[in-house]
Amino acid sequence: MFPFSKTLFFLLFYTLSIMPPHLCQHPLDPLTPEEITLVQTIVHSSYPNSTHILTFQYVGLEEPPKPTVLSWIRNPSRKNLHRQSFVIARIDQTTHEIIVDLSLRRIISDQVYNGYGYPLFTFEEQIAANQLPFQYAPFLESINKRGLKIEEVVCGSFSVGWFGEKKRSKRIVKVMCYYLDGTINLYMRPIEAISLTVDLEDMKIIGFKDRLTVPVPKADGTDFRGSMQTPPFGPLLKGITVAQPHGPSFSIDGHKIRWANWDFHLSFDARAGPVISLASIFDVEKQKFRQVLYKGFVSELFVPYMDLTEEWYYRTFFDAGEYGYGLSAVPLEPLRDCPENAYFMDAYFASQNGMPVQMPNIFCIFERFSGDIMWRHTETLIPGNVVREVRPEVSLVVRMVSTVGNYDYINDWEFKQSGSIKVTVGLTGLLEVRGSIYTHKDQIEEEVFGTLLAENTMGAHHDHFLTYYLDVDVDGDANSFVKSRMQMTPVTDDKLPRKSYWRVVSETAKTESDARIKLGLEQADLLVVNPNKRTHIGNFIGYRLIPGSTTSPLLSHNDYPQIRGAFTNYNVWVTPYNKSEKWAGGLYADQSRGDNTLATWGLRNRIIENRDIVLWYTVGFHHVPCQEDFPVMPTLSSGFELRPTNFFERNPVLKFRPPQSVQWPNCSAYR
Ligand SMILES: *[C@@H]1O[C@H](CO)[C@@H](O)[C@H](O)[C@H]1NC(C)=O
Ligand SMILES: *[C@@H]1O[C@H](CO)[C@@H](O)[C@H](O)[C@H]1NC(C)=O
Ligand SMILES: *[C@@H]1O[C@H](CO)[C@@H](O)[C@H](O)[C@H]1NC(C)=O
Ligand SMILES: [Cu+2]
Repeated sequence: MFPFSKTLFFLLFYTLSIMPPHLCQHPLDPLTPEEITLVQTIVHSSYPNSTHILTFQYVGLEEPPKPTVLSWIRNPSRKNLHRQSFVIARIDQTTHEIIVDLSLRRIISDQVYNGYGYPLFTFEEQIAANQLPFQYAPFLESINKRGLKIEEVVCGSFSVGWFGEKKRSKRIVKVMCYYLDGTINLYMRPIEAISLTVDLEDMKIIGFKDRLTVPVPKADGTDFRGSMQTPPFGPLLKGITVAQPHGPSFSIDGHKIRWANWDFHLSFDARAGPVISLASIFDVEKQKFRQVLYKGFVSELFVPYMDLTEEWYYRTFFDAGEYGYGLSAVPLEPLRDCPENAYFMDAYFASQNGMPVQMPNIFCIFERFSGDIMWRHTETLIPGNVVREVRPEVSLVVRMVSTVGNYDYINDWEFKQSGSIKVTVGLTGLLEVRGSIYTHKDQIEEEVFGTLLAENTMGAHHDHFLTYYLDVDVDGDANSFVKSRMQMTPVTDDKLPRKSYWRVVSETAKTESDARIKLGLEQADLLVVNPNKRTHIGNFIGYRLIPGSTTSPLLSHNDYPQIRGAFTNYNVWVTPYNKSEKWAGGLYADQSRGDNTLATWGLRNRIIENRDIVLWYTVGFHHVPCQEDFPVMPTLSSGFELRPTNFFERNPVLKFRPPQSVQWPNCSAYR
């Protein structure tokens, strides 16, 4: 949930490297470092830092309107569109929404936001908050009282949520501290029962409480570094690699990626991380590209913990809206995070003072060949003629890893030649654990809100809900959402041998309320169709959402975290496209009150039939920690697939040939 030294690592070790400006800038390209600097200069010229206290909480691209982008795409030879930036700044303790036109070199809109909720935290204010306890006498005394060494203490900042307070709170965070002393895995060594509250504007401690003494779990067995492990070791595999001696089959032009039959744009946003835009697929029969997805990204990531104790109850994080899913991205390690054949891409964000900061190797793009089969058949019925046809699966993966404090989220967007877009999120990294008096399960007779993972180490129950924004444009932007239920139908005709069968009952959603779906209750195909286009034989052209997770929240609807996170009440929502409805948990997630979320927009119950619609899908995990998650958790994955459904006239990869064979010098797979 919070960055420690990673922040410093970006800020100190990656100085800005100026790249040559793109000759032909795509309207959806992320802001370049030069543009970020220009934003800073323009905002400072209106709010000189000699007379104003100004911090940049978010700086991103203000996209041109969708029709403008689409017409630019159709006629890209036209001159570049105006580049604009959307800025959320805190200026003299108020939140401003500023739109800077970089082409006109001036602010074109500047509005003060007076509603509930606050913008993303900056790295710098978290670092400053994390340092405060070290100058705070009562805290030093608490550390001393526990017999701990202050130089082994590390602290992190936690968002505080909202619990029904009527009065608006200031921008505050809770600071929690951890202990190293013999391990690098500080998350397994919480210094429990100390609460520190920090006012981020005044940057000072405004609350302190030391409740009781719970032991700090021991360091033994917590370190996850390979160099710190002692025998016995696990099995050692023989070398394994992926080789593309003739280079990759994709091409990258700025942020545009072409591979096999796919064409899309990949951008970076500090809040959302990877943003896939304008994904279209080449139809070999029609000899043209056809639209699939105008935009897709992680809109919010809601992580409520189920521990009611004083130092834990408020832990109900909105990782994208509070910490920045993109800001929390970490450099990918070649050959470990991504295979040999990966291409790496950098990203930039604006620091608190508006300066561009380079984040190296934030995305990797690679072709995946993992031995899977794209399609096959062996025909054995024909006497004397066994026919076998197999096509190996090769797909293209775009990866980013976001390390939001303790957790690592591996985000994959995988494009398949068959037309599927498969989205996966892998959870790994470290649990948030509570220090505990218990050393054995048999001692526990009270509610402990978790699983005992090691002596004095309680892994707290929690959820992860990732809500994806999917502006699907199936062969054009006017689409409808169709729920095709598979309905058991009794057979009453005695003359028939069967008593039942299932049939498909399709319902087109007219308004938003028709398309709110809790998965797992009924069997249905969820389709986005283009009601204006049909295949030759008359089926509506469509794409299907294949959910990989049907998890839904268990908190009561009147519980404050769930009021804020009400966009998870349904796994699926469909809204009419609206440029300003991007963030499922609201534009201001920190201390939000749930008054401007996907759940409230939908109350208008707008028409969604034959409209430009956005599909929202939530991938959820209820996480009951287990001992295997200690001291570092093996990846747990889930996701979903968008799969063509009567989009093509027939199997689109029927005529796709297997990749060229690779000649290895003097070696053979069979020995
Ligand atoms: C004011 O902003 C400029 C950049 O526009 C920067 O160089 C300078 O250090 C800033 N001064 C303070 C006091 O932050
Ligand atoms: C777009 O969404 C915002 C926020 O929900 C709303 O205020 C605005 O009225 C919407 N615009 C249209 C045209 O529906
Ligand atoms: C490969 O095999 C050929 C013939 O067996 C031999 O002449 C050559 O040196 C080998 N090359 C390598 C790299 O081992
Ligand atoms: Cu978890």
